[in-house]
Amino acid sequence: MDACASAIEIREFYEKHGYLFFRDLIPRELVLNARDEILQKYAIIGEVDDRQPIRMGMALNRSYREEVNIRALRQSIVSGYYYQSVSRFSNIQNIVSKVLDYDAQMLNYLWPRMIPTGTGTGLHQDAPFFQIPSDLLVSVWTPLGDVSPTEGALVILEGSHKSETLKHEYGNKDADKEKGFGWYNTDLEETQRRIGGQWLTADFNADDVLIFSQMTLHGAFDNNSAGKIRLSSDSRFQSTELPIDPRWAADNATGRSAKRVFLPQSTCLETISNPNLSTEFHDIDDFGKIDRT
Ligand SMILES: O=C(O)CCC(=O)C(=O)O
Repeated sequence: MDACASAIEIREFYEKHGYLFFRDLIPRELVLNARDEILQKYAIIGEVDDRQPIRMGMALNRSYREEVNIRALRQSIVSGYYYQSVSRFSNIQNIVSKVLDYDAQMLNYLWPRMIPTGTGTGLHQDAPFFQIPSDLLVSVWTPLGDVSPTEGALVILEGSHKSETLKHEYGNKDADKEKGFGWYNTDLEETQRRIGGQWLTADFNADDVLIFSQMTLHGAFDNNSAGKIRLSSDSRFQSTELPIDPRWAADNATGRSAKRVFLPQSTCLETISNPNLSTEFHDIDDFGKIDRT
């Protein structure tokens, strides 16, 4: 899609397909600076190899995260100058404003994702996690580096935002009220047979942006690279007309729980495929240390 398209064209495409995809939307060097900034912090906890250019994002099979305050680490990552500049880049906000037909504002809470080899993200819609009317909230996926399908690119099921089956089985649920709420499915073919539509992905570049609706089914391929971390970011935007939920809006917004920190692990220390989000969220104690009790 062309970033200069009119608001009507943008909205029509989004409403029909459930997503928008833009090439060259953010200056590539800005995105790569954000990549370096985040990877440096992962090098501090031993998970990224800084004996070679940090930008390569090569994982080390070690981690000191059990020893540090990961609440403070996360805060340092999400408040980084370049990461904030990418997330708040005006082109994104302008397009989302066209989608929503109102001025858009980004939720302060951000989801930087360091995905190690062997891990992906199961298929899900975002709506159950927010409980904000799905036409007033938009998800944005930004690769922080080039990401091919083999390296864990995002996949979306075109048109799935209109599926009544999906809404009934997943999208209309409240993740906080359902016990053990997880992915909708992890099998692309089975899901496609059930819901219909076309799976879409791309060779993403470090200046691309994918925007999609709360009801669009999506996930990410396993990272099958030879040790390269897949780095990307999820952000969300809503209309400025809508009161903002403090869990997502405050400067130190904590997301769904102050006792759980979203800080995906960039090294695959166990052979797991992240079935219950255990590599993404950590329970913490008062001092920000991982609480395993
Ligand atoms: O990057 C991923 O692995 C998943 C991203 C996602 O689920 C989202 O942006 O909502």
